[in-house]
Amino acid sequence: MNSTDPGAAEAGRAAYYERLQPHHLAPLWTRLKSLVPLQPPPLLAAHHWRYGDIRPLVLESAGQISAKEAERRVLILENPALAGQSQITTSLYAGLQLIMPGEVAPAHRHTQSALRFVVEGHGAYTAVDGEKTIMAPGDFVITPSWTWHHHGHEADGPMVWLDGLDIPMLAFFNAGFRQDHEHDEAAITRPAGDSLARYGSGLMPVGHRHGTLNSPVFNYPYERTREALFALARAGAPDAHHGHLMRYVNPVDGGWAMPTMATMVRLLPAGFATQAYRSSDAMVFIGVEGRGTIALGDTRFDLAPHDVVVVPGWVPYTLHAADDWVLFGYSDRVAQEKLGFFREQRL
Ligand code: GTQ
Repeated sequence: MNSTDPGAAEAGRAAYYERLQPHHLAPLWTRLKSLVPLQPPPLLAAHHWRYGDIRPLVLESAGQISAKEAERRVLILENPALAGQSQITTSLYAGLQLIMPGEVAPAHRHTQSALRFVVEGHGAYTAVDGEKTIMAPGDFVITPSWTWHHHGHEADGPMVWLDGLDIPMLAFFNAGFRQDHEHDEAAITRPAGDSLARYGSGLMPVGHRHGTLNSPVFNYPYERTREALFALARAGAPDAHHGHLMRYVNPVDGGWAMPTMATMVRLLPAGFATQAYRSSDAMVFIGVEGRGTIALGDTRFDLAPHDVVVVPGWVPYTLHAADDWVLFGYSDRVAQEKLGFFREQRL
């Protein structure tokens, strides 16, 4: 059917495409370049949530609903380019969870994994798989897939933490399962601090056999993290693109602490500015202490402690520390690495 009239050829194709539709067929050649793009298209917005602006709204939620009724009293941080989709990136979720003294967020489990990064308050605990851990600001806490967990608060004042979950990733696979516990609080079977003593002190029980998908350490206390970061800064120069960047590690196999979410923390000494860097994982950052700037193109985000910023993947960014600046971050890098397509570029 080699028509020499381009108009007739076009009409012939259009008619052909229409005849494909009832058979649920589609021509690849009209879509190939968007299906297999030269580089990731800009699906995400870069965005800055100032904790000072949103904190009153987070605290106000306590007057709107109890932790028990809400099950999890959380304000979701939605990427402005993905409004209504409960996503901060195409693969990850973020939210700020509030618990008040005397409350319990009831026990459940789900196939989605969660990380907690503690923002403010003291004395609240999370219980994971039979062990409680009291949380303090800057602590990084893991809730592995399909482990029973509940949260409670037996001290004073509001407690807020950042929740990071792989909810969109599980939704992509359509592999989400949940189960509610018959009691608000799941049984506590081990003393607080047990995991850290067994696995988080450079020691491990001899003969220990453990699946290595998640670290057996489920609270990485900020006290220790901070000590390590500042010791590194005293010992040598920061990496030109990253500063003193560390990842949370699974002590069993040396891999990332969690299978779907990569978690990292860095210290940038006061005045230090990084060279531009980009990677194929979108990053969620939260300021821990000190102030600094994240710059992407013409956009500059001046971060105060507890501010959250999302940086889309493959967009070059620089970091500039005003003070000694500690920054926590998480992304889907670990999943991209395992699946073999993670990319990064130092510019
Ligand atoms: O703490 O279990 O932000 O199940 C979203 C879903 C927190 C949790 C969230 C959850 C949780």
